Amino acid sequence: MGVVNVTPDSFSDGGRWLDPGAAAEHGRALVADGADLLDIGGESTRPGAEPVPADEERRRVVPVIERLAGDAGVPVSVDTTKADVASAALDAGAVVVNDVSAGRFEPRILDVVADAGAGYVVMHMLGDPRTMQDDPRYGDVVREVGDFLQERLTAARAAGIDERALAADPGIGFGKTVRHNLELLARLPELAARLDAPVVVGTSRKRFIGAILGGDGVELPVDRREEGTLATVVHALERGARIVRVHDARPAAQAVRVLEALRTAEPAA
Ligand code: HH2
Repeated sequence: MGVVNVTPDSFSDGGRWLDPGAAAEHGRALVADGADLLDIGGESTRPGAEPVPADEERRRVVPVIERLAGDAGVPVSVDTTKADVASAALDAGAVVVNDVSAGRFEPRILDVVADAGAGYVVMHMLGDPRTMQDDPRYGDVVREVGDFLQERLTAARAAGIDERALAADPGIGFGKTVRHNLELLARLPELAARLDAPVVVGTSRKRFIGAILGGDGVELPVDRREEGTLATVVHALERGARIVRVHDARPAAQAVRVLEALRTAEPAA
């Protein structure tokens, strides 16, 4: 899943693809690099981000989706928590809604997705982006994130979303310390085994990678986290993730192809 952020303030690429033509061109470049799905977002969810009004978010994403849907050669998803934005995006040709609130912010989004027969990604986040990094705590992070995702998948099914249209994401960096993120990734097989849905993982360029690779309390900057990201991509794909959400599609797509070649070379059990 290649990321196209049509925002002024996203943590890794804010402001780069604000023009719809430039954003669409970036989407096509991600596909040329091997992305199988494009995720278009008009609101940053980085820690501390302020919400964007629905009208503004729609104004950002719809022209980009119109340019890419049906033309980019891959399905398009919209990264939104808002029912009206999801509706406009689906009308414009998106076929998946990637909802980092898992329907908690605007429950009506579940009906919008169900009515359109679209795909739906539920993600775990502790609270909301403004406060999620204020001292996040869990008893057992894997169990609690798994409980939450199961509950939200059940809510999505109850709203009429097709079983085969669902995917679940532990929400790396969304109300989690470095330790929580590492534990979720290390115990991904346990989480994946619990969920009756394909698992999505989004680690791309996130802060925990900068923290691991930095030194003396200084994080490695966002633009130098690609190699660390690739390690997490390979790790996640080897441990049950079916979709990885990345800003740079080429290394991830090449890793997928090499992993597939290795899998077919494995002796049968
Ligand atoms: N991460 C971000 C946004 N959306 N969706 C899913 N399903 N999983 C994720 O891990 C995820 C997500 C944050 O990354 P980005 O979109 O690059 O940043 P920003 O929120 O600042 O736009």
